[in-house]
Amino acid sequence: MIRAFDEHRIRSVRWLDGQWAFAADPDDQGIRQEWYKRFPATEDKIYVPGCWNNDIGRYDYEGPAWYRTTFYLNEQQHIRLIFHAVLGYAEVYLDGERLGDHYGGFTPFEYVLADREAGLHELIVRCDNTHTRQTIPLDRVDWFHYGGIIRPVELQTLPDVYIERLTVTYRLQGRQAEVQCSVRLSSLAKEPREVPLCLMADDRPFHNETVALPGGSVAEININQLWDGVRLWQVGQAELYTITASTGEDDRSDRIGFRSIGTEGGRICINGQPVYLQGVNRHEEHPEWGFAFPPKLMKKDIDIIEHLGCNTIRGSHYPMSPYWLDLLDERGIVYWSEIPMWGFPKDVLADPVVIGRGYRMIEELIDRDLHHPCVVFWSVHNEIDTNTREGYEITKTYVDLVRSKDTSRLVTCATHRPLTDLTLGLLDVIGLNVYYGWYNGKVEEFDAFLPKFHAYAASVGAGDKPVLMTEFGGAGIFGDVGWEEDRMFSEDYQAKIHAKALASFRADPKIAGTYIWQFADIRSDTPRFRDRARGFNNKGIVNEYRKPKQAYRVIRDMYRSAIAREGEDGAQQE
Ligand code: ADA
Repeated sequence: MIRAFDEHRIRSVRWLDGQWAFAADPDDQGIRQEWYKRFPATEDKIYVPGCWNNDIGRYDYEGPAWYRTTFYLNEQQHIRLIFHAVLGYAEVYLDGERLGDHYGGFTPFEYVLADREAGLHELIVRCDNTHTRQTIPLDRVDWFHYGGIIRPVELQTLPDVYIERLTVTYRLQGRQAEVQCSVRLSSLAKEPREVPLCLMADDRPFHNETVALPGGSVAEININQLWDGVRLWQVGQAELYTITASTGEDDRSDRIGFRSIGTEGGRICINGQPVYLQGVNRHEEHPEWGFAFPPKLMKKDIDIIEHLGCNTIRGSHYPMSPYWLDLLDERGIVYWSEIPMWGFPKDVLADPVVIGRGYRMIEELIDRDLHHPCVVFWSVHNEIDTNTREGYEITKTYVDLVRSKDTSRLVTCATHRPLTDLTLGLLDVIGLNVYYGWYNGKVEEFDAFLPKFHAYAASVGAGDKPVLMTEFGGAGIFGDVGWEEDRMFSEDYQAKIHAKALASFRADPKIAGTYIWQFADIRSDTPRFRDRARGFNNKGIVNEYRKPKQAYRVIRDMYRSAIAREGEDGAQQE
């Protein structure tokens, strides 16, 4: 299950999840020995979706590995194979034939194969989570380089004419929406075909037509309509519409929400209303599951985060499961989405391989998530050398790409070079990662830093842009409490950093919102980050099993009393 609703009611869908044969290939022999033609006899099995690094004996294995399963077709059929996420680099072989490859661990890729014979089929996947100076993320990154097929593998059977794509965009004026639907129909038949196409919103038809397709062709159908009185998706109060395209023999649904996004007076505005954002950074990671985070626990993460008083979450630092985004859509939570370009130094930012990989990741991310109303920010990177020409160039390329694909949202990035950043003018919103009280100085220094930053932003022509504190905090080892002394790694000191930092940000009218670093403790990369006690980044306000630390309760009180104050102010104005 990768979505919180049915994408297909008519099209037949199977999940190839479960036990697959598995072999790690540390010497990379597989390709040479053509393993894909006959997978080596192995007793080793692995669960898909999953990460191999949560299994005993494979704790830190990084490198190539092979997966094998079989599936049965009871008659000759057209099939669509979707890999929802395979970490790193993936190559796919079906019945000994190489179907293709994909780079980028967190976005889906697929193969449509016409007329596959009845009988048993063998599917082999080689995946490689080796990290280098050309991978995204890089070889050095402050989370763990898990490996594996982390999200479901889906097998669909397709009719001769199938719905390849359904795209819905809109322009909103008050509660009137100018809706543009585009449906791509694709024919796998040799003969011409005619199909009835019906478009529905929440099962109510709003457009019907018959489409004629020559054999083997593709048809793009565009429909524009004005919808009056649409229900608006609001923060904390979600309204969703399920849009379905159906031909009777095939169907495809997705969910949208109507809302407008903008900025005004240094604030983020949703439907024209300024919203102060209170949030956390969340990794989609769990000690037993790695990045193959189970849907049931996603709901629990959101419950805990909502209980904290949040109306926003930053998806640090990579595209998260579509199921997670569906839940955010349903709860009316604002989401910051980003690709795993983390901590890139200047020398790699000019590498065309790196630039191209990041470019494709952004394209795939936007294509996948375009419909989610929760997505408000597209972030193009985190803590790269934005104080250099190389950093500026790549940011410009990526910002232009985002704007060429989607003008309805805000483009941003998170910088750790607040006073020397060259890219601020390129962005709609500025994200700042600053660690007073932890890496630098005392937490009280935020009070002097903030005006300095605003002066710098104004001097580079970016003084009117909303500023979000995208990271701040410190580590607290779960259970290590003292007597409120300023002792690093204690829960007390961690709580103190957050209390003071949040008070400083709230007092600054130019700060539009805050994202605590971070929601839960995560496994880090210990050889490269030697100060990460237990092998974890311990800056979570809950531990890796989601047990609250003192900071959680302090932040909850502050976030919730801010909501209560805003509620009272709102009531008085009415
Ligand atoms: C950075 C980075 C985070 C994390 C954090 C920390 O700002 O963006 O991923 O590594 O620092 O804990 O130091």
